[in-house]
Amino acid sequence: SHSIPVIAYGPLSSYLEAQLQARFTVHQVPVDADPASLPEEVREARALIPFGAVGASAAIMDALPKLEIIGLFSVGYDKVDIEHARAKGIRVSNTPDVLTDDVADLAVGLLYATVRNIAANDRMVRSGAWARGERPQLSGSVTGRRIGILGLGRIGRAIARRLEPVAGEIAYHSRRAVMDAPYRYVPDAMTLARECDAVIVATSGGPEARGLVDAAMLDALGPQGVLVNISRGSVIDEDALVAALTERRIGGAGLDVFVNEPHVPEALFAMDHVVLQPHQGSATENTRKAMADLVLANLDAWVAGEPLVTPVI
Ligand code: 8YV
Repeated sequence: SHSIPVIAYGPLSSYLEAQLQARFTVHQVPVDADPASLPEEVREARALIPFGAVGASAAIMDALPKLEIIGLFSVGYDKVDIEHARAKGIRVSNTPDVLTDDVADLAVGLLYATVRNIAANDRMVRSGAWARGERPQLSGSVTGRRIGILGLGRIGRAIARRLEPVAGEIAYHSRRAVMDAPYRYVPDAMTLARECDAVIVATSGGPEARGLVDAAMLDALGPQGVLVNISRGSVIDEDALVAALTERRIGGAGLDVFVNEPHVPEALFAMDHVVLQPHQGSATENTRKAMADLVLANLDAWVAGEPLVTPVI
């Protein structure tokens, strides 16, 4: 397989990069490269390995006439034109399961950090304000809160399991009720927001989920309500979120994902009721290694002509 040309699309981890180099002829393509003007030898690539958030547009697929597989370094495939890949017979693999626990941990961490003002209080201590006599604002509690989970897939369920011992109630909304889930199913996102004190967004992204959390839903969550998002920025109407936070129509937000990463709406920087993270849900040593190994296992299966380990299509 050493002579098979593949594309590392965006900055991969050094481990994945080295492992790819041990197997393939690897071409580096920056994510902002114009697909139409790729060098001749790069156009020979038979596999594309995008760093999660980059995805794969119809244009990059069309620029690579020999492309057979897109091996995603992410569970999410919202930035991949799946219909285009399907139409062209290009296979797509992702990295489910291996990142579930770490992403769920971060969601719970963001809930605590937001409700208990952990980030703002850290800044208060560091600034010397505590030593000068300032005292922390009293916060809400996590224990006893009614938690709503939007999207009860693998990650949503892992979040629910972690919060079971402390939540007053756990409710969820998904496109369908999950038969074996011991949580209250709510038929729409609005009701979830109205009936819960905190909503954690754990749905997959993509066109169907775009703007699912809108201004009306934020108002239903209310001035004491907290929103956490570890899914995709696009699931929330970001302008409506900034407005709701500015006007204190919701209580706070813990956000790991944004519409235009790595750019975050600057209005959020000055807000102490917001906790901001640089899309780090899966960014632990264990999980990133496991994700890389799963990308490689899918590529090995493809080379061997075997079924993919974790196919999307
Ligand atoms: C990113 C993620 O892929 O798995 C996903 O869907 O969003 C993350 O794991 C990771 O940041 C690499 O891009």
